[in-house]
Amino acid sequence: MRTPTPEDKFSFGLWTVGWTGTDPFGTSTRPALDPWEYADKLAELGAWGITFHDNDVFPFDATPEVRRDRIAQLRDVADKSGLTIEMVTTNTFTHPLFKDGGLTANDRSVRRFGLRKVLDAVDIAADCGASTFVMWGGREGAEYDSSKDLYAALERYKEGLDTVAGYIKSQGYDLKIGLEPKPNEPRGDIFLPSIGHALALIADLDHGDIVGLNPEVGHEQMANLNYTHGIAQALFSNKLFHIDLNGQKGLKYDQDLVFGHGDLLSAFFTVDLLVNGFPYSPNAPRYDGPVHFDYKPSRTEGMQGIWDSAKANMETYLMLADKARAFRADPEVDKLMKENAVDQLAIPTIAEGESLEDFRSNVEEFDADAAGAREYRFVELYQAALRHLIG
Ligand code: 3MF
Ligand code: MG
Ligand code: MG
Ligand code: MG
Repeated sequence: MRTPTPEDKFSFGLWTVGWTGTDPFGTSTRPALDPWEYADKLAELGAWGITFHDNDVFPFDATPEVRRDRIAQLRDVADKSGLTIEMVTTNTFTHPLFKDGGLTANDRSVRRFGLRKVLDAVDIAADCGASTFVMWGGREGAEYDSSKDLYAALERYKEGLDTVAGYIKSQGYDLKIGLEPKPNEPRGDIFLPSIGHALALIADLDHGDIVGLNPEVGHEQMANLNYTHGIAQALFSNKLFHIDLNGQKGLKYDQDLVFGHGDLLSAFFTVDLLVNGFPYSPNAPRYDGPVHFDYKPSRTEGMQGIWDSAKANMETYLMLADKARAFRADPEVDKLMKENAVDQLAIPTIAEGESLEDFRSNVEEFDADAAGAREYRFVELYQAALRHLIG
């Protein structure tokens, strides 16, 4: 296994390796370090970037001086160890005040506080030279349908996002917003539950041009959706701004396992899309952003386990990238792709210059029964992928 290099653009949230193991049923199983200690160690392991919530670096009630000092100290360590602070985000979920949401709380005074906190974090992001500002609205939602005017909730979500995006533009910050969909947890139902829901709201924004997505593997899988299909659609809309890679085993609580420790075949095709793009659509958008991991070292692990698991994310990604490249370069795979017309889907159904009238009247020879009898060997093609993966 080769060691990760900055060219791999691996990046980690400070809250990932920094998670001390507190869950709804138990207290911490590991001590908390200062954020720069995690950063230093991540650099040593070959990471290129780090990301954080405002309150991963300074406490909720920190004075302006403490905020400034803590951010300066982190930036200093990042500079010295050659780490890029590529993304910054806001914690609008831990403090009890956010129990009914930040941007969509029924209580207007909470919304005014929440929006100011987000704008403050935007300034931090710009100061740190981040390129993405993620917004995960974990508390934007409800347990009870009677508790929300759902139309107003979406209006307030739009108001909040447009305010943040408008502010970024007015300041001339080189920042894009990445919305992070999630179906549930911590709320019973979270607004913007999937990539598709988020894309739809972005299309309704006034400043949607700088708003895109930060989809997380586990979040889509918690909604029983296909992550690779989801990021493909985000790419289709030129909206894949950032990614949260991790592992999830089906429909359960948000597991945040190491990337590949959930659905491995799905992870293989995710990496295939990230490194190979859409092979038969050469002009399609490609993702070239950070390879960001949002996982948690399991509660059973000690300090060694933190670093074992951080390395495991990168190792898995690199192994899958090698295998995905070999898969696409395999002549047998290429033959199967072509025999099964995978390459043909890129050809427009109506020819260029062909009028709708011509299309409907110049009906070519077509044997419906023969088309119905045609066999595809999609199973063999998938098995070829499996051979590359574990053969
Ligand atoms: C929760 C998450 C979040 C987001 C983060 C923004 C705490 O399930 O995934 O992590 O990723 O808030 O990036
Ligand atoms: Mg998550
Ligand atoms: Mg998760
Ligand atoms: Mg996430």
